[in-house]
Amino acid sequence: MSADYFAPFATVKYEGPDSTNDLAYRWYDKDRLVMGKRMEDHLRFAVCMWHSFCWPGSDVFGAGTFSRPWHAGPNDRVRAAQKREAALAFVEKLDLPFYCFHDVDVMADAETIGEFRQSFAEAVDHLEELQGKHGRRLLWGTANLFGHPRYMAGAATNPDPEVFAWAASQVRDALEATHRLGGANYVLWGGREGYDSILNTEIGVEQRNFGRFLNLVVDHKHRIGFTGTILIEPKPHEPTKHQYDFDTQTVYAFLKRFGLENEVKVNIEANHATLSGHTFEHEIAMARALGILGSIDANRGDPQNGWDTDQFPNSVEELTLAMLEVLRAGGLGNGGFNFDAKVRRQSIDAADLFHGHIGGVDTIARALLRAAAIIEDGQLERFRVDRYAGWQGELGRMIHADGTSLAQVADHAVAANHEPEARSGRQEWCENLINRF
Ligand code: XLS
Ligand code: NI
Ligand code: NI
Repeated sequence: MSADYFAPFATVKYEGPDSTNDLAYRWYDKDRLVMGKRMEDHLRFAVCMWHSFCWPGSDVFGAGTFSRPWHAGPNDRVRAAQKREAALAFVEKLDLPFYCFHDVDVMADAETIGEFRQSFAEAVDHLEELQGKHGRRLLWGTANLFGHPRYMAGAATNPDPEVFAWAASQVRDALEATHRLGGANYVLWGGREGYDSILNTEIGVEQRNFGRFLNLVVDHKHRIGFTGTILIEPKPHEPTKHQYDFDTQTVYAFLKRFGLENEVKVNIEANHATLSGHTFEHEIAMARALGILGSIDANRGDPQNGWDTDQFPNSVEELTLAMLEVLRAGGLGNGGFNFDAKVRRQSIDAADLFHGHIGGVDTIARALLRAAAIIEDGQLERFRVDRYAGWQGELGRMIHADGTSLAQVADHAVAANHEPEARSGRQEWCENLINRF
């Protein structure tokens, strides 16, 4: 039985930075108070089903390398159940609060739409039982609208409305399941919502359909009384050349266009941020500025590779900058840090799944401690406030006052008749300060 798969492992505990145990947390001390809040409540870690339990270790050049018991043979009812049991047992062994899934991650393979719904419904019944048994919760659910061949030209942006309708069926069921399982959020990653060639693509039609789909999803959320947050996960490309949900700013413009900016937030993934030519912290800062920061998919890319390598985070320095933005935003609310990350193809042992997650958890926990120390120290925050202090003064208020015209603002400069005083941005001072923590 798959429940035995993790039997040789004890529950992972906090043992402090001097521990010699590879299977212990050195920085993640879930009850430790950081800026008045427990670490567990700041971070709300989740394990994802797809990379850690479904993916067999295959790549475009070769077959799966992992031999987990549920990978031996077709994904039928028995194996899907084993996989679910193993996943929830693993999250409990890590002592992390949450998990995340796509519909197809948790269910047995199915052919017709009727079988698909039946198979998913069975999986959801079992998950409800497993959540109770293992004391774990759902951070978010989602529907896989990109894996099946029917979605090769997109789901909501498919030229064929029959495909749109199939997608609606999957999202209805996945949203209702998320609601029933007490999920904190529901995610929409636009898997193939984009295009490869403009020669066969009508962007205007596809955008309108995409907006319609999201409006229908939000409406359904309210109809069923789901109070979690709907999240869009931006990504600039892969699998399509041009993904419509390019980055946070693009998603915000889309939400505005369809009147959904107060309904939907973003799930920011580190590796997607870097693929779009931004930093991870830029995307979080932008979402904070726009009021749409929802949740985080924690991972990292490879600076030399231009694709979504989904590695576990391991740089405290990089994560500190991201965590500063999360703290400035007042935290993630319903969101959390979901490990949308996979161990490498040669990391074939059960222990490797632990090492990947433990490393990610400790990296993020340590970044949280650093970021909190920087904020509590106050020097950087004071410098940032001082830099913009003019906007609290007379001129700043005049510029924003109702009725102020461009001419009035321009006349201020003419009357003052002097060069604004140049002030250093002190980037190196900022960088040195950060490095002291
Ligand atoms: C793929 C995405 C995906 C979403 C969920 O790049 O990160 O895993 O998080 O559909
Ligand atoms: Ni993701
Ligand atoms: Ni991704």
